[in-house]
Amino acid sequence: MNRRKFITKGAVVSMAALTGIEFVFGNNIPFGYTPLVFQQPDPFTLFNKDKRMSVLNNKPWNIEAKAHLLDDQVTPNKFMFIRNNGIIPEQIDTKKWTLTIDGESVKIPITFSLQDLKTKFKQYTYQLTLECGGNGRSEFDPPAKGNQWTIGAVSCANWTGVRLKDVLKEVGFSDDAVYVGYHAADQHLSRNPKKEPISRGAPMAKALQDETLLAFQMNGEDIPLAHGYPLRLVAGGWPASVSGKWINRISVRNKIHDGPKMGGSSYRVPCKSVAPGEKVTDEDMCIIESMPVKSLITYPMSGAMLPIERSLKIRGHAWAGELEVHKMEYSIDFGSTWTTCNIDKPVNRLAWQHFNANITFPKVGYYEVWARATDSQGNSQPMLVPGWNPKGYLNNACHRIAIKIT
Ligand SMILES: Nc1nc2c(c(=O)[nH]1)N[C@H]1C(S)=C(S)[C@@H](COP(=O)(O)O)O[C@H]1N2
Ligand SMILES: [Mo]
Repeated sequence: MNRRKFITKGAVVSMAALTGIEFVFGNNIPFGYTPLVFQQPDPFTLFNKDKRMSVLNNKPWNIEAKAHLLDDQVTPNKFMFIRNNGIIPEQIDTKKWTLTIDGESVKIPITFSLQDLKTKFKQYTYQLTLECGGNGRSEFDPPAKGNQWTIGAVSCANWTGVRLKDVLKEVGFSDDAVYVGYHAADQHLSRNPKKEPISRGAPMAKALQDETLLAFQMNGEDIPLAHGYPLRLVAGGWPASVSGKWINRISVRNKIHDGPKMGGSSYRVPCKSVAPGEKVTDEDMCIIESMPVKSLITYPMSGAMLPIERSLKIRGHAWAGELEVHKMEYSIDFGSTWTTCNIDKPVNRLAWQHFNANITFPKVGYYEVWARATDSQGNSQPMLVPGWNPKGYLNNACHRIAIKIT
């Protein structure tokens, strides 16, 4: 007998309990079918993202841009990558949201409401570059586990908030303060409330910079939920994992913060370079601080075609962690010779800089345009994938686009 399988009575009852309504004809639901009410909505609608963004993972949500989608000088929400380690918090009540400053180096912890933060401290707006430490991971060989980011895990938005340093000074901290560590409201994938998905931070020197913000606005509006509503730490130029989303506590530590994803191979690279695939012990791993110099050609899109009599206008952005980009060049001969591009000054420290150039091609055929930035200390982007590391961080190889001249 050929019988279709249907879900059990028990499953129908528990579904009804989950949704709060009866599943009429529930016994007819075929085995293996997920009722629409339990299906995840598409992430583009859910997070207001452009449909051309690439979804790398849905548990947790990880979504990246493509180079040509990052053409805006200030990244709008629809093109901003999402990197989550856990489950996005739900049902946020901003009236009840608080931020507590505590830790070994704080005598009397203080708890602020959002209203306190917004009214007691001066507000600042900066454009801040946030790049995931793992951006470019997909190119490492041997491959590194984790989200296979290509080039789209970077953004530069306008962030508005109060300076972390103003809040820390109001609370007061002792001379033995070494590091700040954030704690946030997202849930661990196991849904175990005792486990935090991620709790990272920064040394005091970074925490006390003018541009390190406790932000409540992105691009002039409330921060979108996926990006840390209602309160996020923003520490531009460092791996974006330092910029805790949905934060409700900051601990001023008398030692290097030891929350989840501070140790082992998380956001750490070998202190001295190693051979690809080599095992590295914990003691030989160092925490990533400032991100390396990097750039992206955001116009035209790779694969563009152009008649020989026209010149090609290229443009894009370049950034260099804590440093400034001092030189931008392009090559159309696979890196043999380089020509200088125009590059703007950053609008503020830690904002990406815009470059452009006008390129003419000698004859009809296939070309690649390679872009290379150099920072204020003379470090240039490598032409190929740089130092291998166990988790595939810090790939700042030159970006390249294909061009056909007809
Ligand atoms: N609370 C919390 N903060 C977090 C994360 C997270 O999973 N939970 N991910 C971090 C990582 S690894 C990155 S790259 C950035 C991504 O920020 P975005 O999703 O706003 O682009 O957020 C960081 N802050
Ligand atoms: Mo990240």
